[in-house]
Amino acid sequence: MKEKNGVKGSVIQHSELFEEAKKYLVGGVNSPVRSFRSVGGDPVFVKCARGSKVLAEDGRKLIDYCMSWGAMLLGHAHPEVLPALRKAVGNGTSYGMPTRLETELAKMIAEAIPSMEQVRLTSSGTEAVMGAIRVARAFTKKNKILKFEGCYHGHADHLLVKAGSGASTLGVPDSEGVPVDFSRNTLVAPYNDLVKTGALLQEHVGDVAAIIVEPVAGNMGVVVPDTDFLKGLRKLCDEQGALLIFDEVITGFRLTYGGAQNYFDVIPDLTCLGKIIGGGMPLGAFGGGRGIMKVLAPLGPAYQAGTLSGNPVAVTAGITTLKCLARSKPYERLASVTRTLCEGIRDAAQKEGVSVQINSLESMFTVFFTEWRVTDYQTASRQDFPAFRKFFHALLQDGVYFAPSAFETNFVSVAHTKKDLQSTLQAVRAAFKKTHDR
Ligand code: KE4
Repeated sequence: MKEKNGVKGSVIQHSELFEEAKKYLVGGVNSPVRSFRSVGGDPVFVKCARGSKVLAEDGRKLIDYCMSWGAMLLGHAHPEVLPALRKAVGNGTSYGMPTRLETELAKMIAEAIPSMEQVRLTSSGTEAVMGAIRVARAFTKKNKILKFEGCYHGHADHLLVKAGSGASTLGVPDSEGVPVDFSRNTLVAPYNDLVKTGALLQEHVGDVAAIIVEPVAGNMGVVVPDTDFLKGLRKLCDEQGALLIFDEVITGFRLTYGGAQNYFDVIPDLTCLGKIIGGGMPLGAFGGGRGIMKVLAPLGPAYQAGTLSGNPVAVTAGITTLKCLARSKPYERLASVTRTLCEGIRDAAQKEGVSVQINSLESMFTVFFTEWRVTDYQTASRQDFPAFRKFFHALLQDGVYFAPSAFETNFVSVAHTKKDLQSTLQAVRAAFKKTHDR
């Protein structure tokens, strides 16, 4: 990609594009967290992207750590994914009929994540979670779902209860437009709190279909599970006859090729996937053991469907992405690059006397402006949001794009280079100086 003066076509200010967008698109965006509402200013409009960089419409090249909210683990415009997509598009884009490609992707998922013996492909993570919860309710014939405060599982009505990500970012964790009845069956416990989770289950004994959890929370910023948290949830589910659902839309194929369940050796009954498995195309999936999944139509009475579910173009991107990951096994390098980056950020903060907590695991990390450890939504909510805003814009000024929300996660991709890290840490040092200058 060429920089400012080499940019093909005109250079245009984001403010101009944002004003135009707002004439036709609600809030100028198609997903609220992109709107820069929580950090202020105009969102970055992208002209194109490649590897770890995006080329913004104002002509600036930015090192990207949002990476389409974690979808682009291989980096943007990957040299194997794009040609595969071009070929797939040449064969047609959607048939609404079965293809061998869907079987191939489902087989790859099942081989990587053996608990997903049977898979259903969808077009988004939200749909995958909706499907998994419907299967859990149909299988157990129970109604209640227990989720955790600050976790985000997509925008289905019954899950917009104390939700993270954009819902928290915009201060609507309990969205308007969701009838109280819809969320009556949604129980909420604090993340990492097995005692309160157990007590809540006890209060509703016999009526909880499932516990759904982000095995590593990424939607209140990164919050890593306490040592026995996931094992404890598994035990509680077994004791209560509830299913354990891992929402691995972020962690699936990111923490390891087999996701968080492989990483922590805690096996859920149902798993939801998205982001990485679509390689940047709209694709989600949910799945579990044959005995549970058989309640799903067309085999069983739990209905779920989708016009573009498993379409050949998205599936091709997914297959190509997973093949690259299975072959290159980039996980050790991703973890090492992220560790180096986080150590550098920590050192820079210490040098400038700025209190930060950096939560990271493998290639996910969040910089919280707080002196307290961040272990759940309450502690994540104590951060110094104005300091984050200053930090975010100072980095952006120096060509580094972090996720534009204090309740989100930054992602390192295979495409991030040592030079990217050097430039990033240089920008971080300068940003802490600015943040420190009250
Ligand atoms: P989608 O419907 O956005 O594909 O997936 C919903 C979802 C489900 N589960 C988890 C753990 C997720 O993180 C998400 C979506 N993540 C957000 C950002 N953290 C997507 C960004 C956005 O909403 O624009």
